[in-house]
Amino acid sequence: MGEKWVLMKTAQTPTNIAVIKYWGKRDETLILPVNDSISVTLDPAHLCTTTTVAVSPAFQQDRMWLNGKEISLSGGRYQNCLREIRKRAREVEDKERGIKIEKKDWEKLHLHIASYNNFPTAAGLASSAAGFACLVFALAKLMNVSEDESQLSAIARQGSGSACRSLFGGFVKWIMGKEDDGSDSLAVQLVDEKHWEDLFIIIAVVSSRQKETSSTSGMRESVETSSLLQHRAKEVVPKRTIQMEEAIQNRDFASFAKLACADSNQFHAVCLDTLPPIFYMNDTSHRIISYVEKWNRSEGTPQVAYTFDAGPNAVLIARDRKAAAQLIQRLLFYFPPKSDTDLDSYLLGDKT
Ligand code: 2P0
Repeated sequence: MGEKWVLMKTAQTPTNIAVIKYWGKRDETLILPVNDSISVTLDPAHLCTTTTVAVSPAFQQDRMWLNGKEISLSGGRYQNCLREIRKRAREVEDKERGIKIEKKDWEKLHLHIASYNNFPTAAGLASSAAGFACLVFALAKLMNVSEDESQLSAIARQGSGSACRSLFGGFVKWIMGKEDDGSDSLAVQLVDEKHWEDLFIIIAVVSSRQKETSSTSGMRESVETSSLLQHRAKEVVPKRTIQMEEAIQNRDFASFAKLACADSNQFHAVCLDTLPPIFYMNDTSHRIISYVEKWNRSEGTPQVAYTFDAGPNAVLIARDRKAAAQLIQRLLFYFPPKSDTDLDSYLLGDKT
């Protein structure tokens, strides 16, 4: 191997929104959840991460830049992902450029990683899901790793739990698994992005402020103190997951909306049941819920489902284009934007 070459690969991965929520770990290091979860992956044109990974004998150490700013790779989550992917690296040959990397060389070679989010990182929208999924996928391409997406998802999971669901498009299930080593805690695609093309996802950014309680520490506190979380994980989610899978397979929006809203509300109830209680939603979030509930009831059948993650922003899933157009009109009427810089009612539209 000469010293002058650089080999690069780029990948793009969208973020995902859970409709059956992941909240609580049974193993914090391996990131093993207490229940299954189901998500929808967004269109890469909107919320996604693009990551370029490069390898060269000239690189002195592993380094990473996020949105142009260097960040530390010393954290356990990055180290676990890099270690697991390096273990699976295979021979790579670029005959045209006379480059050959043998399997054993990967242990010694260093990586440079540049990652960009195409959405405002400060907007409180989950970025770790797309970020770790993209990192693992890009490295797998660079290192000629032969594992399939599900197997790669088990590596991305060790970066951030929700990341494992971003390796696929469409609707995705993260199976919690039973093994202590996490080998069966991975994501599978339920249906691809073409299965339910009518759906429109609108994200209403209620606040761009950084959340006070991170997901990681919030779910740790819930596991330690919430008896509702135990009930949810054992009794509620197993049944709800089956019903949600059926609703998705049948494109049954009424059931889908009922289950997604109920699951979001229960996740936030678990947060309230935590000691000290965690408040992710705010008054505007509550007003959006009341408004959507009222609209759905007045139509006789749900037009829009809502779901809220570890923050106040509303993810609104409209049954079709017409409902999405009405939703945007109504949101702008009830929540008029105050100024360009005020992100109240700043809308990000996404078609799945
Ligand atoms: C989810 N959330 O299923 C749930 C719903 C937030 C609420 O996954 O500690 O950033 O990195 O595994 O994945 C956020 O948690 O937490 C999350 P870690 P992650 O999307």
